[in-house]
Amino acid sequence: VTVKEVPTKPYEGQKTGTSGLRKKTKEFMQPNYLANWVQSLFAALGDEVKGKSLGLGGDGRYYGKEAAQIIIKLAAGNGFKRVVVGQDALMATPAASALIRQRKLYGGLIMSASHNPGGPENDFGIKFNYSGGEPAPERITDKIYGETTKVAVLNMADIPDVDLSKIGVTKFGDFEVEVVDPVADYLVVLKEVFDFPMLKTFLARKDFSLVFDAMHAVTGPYAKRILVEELGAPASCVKDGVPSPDFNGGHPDPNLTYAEELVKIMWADKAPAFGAASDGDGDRNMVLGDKFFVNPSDSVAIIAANAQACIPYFKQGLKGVARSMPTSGALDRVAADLKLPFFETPTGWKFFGNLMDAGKCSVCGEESFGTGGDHIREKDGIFAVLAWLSILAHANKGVPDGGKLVTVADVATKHWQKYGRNFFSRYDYEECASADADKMVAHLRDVIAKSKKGDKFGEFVLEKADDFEYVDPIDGSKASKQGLRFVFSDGSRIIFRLSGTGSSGATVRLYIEQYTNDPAKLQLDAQKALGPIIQVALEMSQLEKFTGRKEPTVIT
Ligand code: VG1
Ligand code: CO
Repeated sequence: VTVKEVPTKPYEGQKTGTSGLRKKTKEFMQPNYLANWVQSLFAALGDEVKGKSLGLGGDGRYYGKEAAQIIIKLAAGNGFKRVVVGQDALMATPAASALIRQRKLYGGLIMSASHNPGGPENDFGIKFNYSGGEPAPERITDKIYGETTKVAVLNMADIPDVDLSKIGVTKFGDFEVEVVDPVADYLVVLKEVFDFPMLKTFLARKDFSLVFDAMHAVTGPYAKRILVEELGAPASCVKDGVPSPDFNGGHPDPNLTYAEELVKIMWADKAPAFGAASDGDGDRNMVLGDKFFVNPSDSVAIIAANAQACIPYFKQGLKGVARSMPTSGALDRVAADLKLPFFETPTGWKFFGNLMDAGKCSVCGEESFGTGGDHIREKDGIFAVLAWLSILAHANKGVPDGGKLVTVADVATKHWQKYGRNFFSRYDYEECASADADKMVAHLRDVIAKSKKGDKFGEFVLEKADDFEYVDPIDGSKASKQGLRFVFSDGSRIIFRLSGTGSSGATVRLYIEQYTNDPAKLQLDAQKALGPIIQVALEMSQLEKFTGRKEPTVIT
């Protein structure tokens, strides 16, 4: 192919956050904005990319199709020999990870701003995943940023746009584009993990029903194929299953606030037995039972505790488990009980990959509705759904259809009875002024500096306070300033972090955790149980004074 050298000038601020580059769609649509970042990525990767194959897809949001054409031309212009792209430029994040691994691609680009709203007035994003299917580590993302500050030339192949609506191969000299079914490779992987025939039998029970809310985002086609076509669930179980460029004006974030339509269904008089929702790009999940919310920190613990017995891929037992620092300690208790290696990482999926590659982690999760296994290197919403269905199927093996179905709430309650319960809640204060949030963080650093073991905060006695730092046990790389943490003598925790996935302003996240093994308290409402410690957190941070916010925008 002929390559044109297109002159360009750097844009400021093309720095990747917790998960790729996320900005307002309009920023991305400025001339060469996306191309600059992609060119910088290829420059950061260097000669390595020559002759390699690149995966490509996205969550279907506005600008994705145009972005795909730009990326294909840049890939060809920078020496890739092949791009494997999802039909209509669609590919869920976990499916992209699976595609890279299944087809041994060099890496892949995912066009998504995940749970952030889409459309011309909202967000777009892009991120790079490496050959193991894992999000690029910080040493690469830092390098990309360095390149964005000096990019001067775009290497663009002089080829026409490719028809992404038809599956098949298009050749341009020694470069080719293969359009693939975005579900196929992922489905192959899922079938290696789960017992599909067993799940199908379970879903056929007349006393079981489920609803999956794709939130007008990318998982619609996946849920239809997997839950309906493969596992025999009725087509009506998939809610809002057609991907829309602006998610139908919604906020595709599967939590109790933004997935309110599903919440209504699950809290109705006659609710289905199981409900789940996924985010924009299909890596997050929310699991609900009939009038029951499974906290994501509990979800990963429950999946880990049951994996060996219920999921064929884990039948040899788990190699280890991991959670992000703000995620509750429910998983720690399972690890201790099963004598598993356990790791506490900073927020963001990129830190789990090394552990998995080194064979030290089989199941991991984040409090932010992220759950996954080492079958791929991204969090995986459908995996979590199938894991829960496997646990329910197993628990109901001896229960005749129409008998007393073991429910989601029963599974969670049984878990708490054995391990105790880590009450957990997260308060998000979205779109605060950045300067205000920074002042609050500075104030908290000051509190940390001045406090010592034994200090009292309300009823709570301080054990330690610090700014979380992580040294990767595999490669020794260090990540600092990963969250301000107050740990108390009874194991309760208060954590503050600023979000790294927003596209404007600052989102303050406050994470609160408190443990109980008092049988009388296990069923308490989390907000009630955590009331006193939340007050302590609000007072010590002076959050209202700094941000002007009386209430959080989202409570989990
Ligand atoms: C948030 C979550 C984090 C998650 C990240 C990406 O990051 O807290 O746990 O890994 O989003 O998820 P932050 O920096 O905003 O707190 V996704 O589904 O947006 O790729
Ligand atoms: Co996501």
